[in-house]
Amino acid sequence: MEIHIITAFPNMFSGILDESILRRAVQQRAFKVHLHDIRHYAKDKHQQIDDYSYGGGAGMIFKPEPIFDCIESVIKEHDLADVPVTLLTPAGDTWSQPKAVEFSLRNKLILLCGHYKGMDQRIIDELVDEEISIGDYILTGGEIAAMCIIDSVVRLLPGVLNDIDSAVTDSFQTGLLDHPHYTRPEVFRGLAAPKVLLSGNHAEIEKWRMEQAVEITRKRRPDIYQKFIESENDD
Ligand code: 6GU
Repeated sequence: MEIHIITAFPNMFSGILDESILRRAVQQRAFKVHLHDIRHYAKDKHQQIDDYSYGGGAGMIFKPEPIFDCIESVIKEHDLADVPVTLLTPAGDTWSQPKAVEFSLRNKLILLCGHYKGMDQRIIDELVDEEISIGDYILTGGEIAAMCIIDSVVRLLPGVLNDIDSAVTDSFQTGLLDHPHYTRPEVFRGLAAPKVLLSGNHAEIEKWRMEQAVEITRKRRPDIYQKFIESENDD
């Protein structure tokens, strides 16, 4: 997968790409990130990419020219004419596991990171195909949201997780929150791991895990629980 990020803060991405599973995925060429710095496309000598909002009000707005130039030249250079441009903004549709699955099936992504108070609407009207938010709170910019999206998408790509079952049994992927997990030692500070998990009886273990997952989901996320019950009744 080829991921193009349009951002005024490309250095923010080094951390997540240089560590752990994502670093290995880059090394395995499961995906490649191309960082495109909006500031490189600023024309004036101050390299200005933002300006005051017409009509007044607090906060700076991304100017259209640098972003148009940046996106148009990136599309041309990298042959991305058919690739949707995804804007990260708190006003977007909420990110979710089904969306992560959908994105993981695309070969190329273009992620445009919003910043400051927002961007000139003409950018959105002319260049943006879809808008994504990662939840109901405000971040200083779209970069951290882009990282969440990259992380949740890339881990679904073939070969990135060692254990394919691990992704298949994820919370949300199964329609339920995850059940509790235990590892050695069997008793820690007087607290014993549930006996059933040490029983070797896989049917009993599965039954216990399912019951736990259903109960945790019912208590914490009645919305997800309701959908789960409805889908069970459909089957
Ligand atoms: Cl995508 N951007 C910003 N700035 N804030 C957010 C967000 C995105 N998603 C949730 N909050």
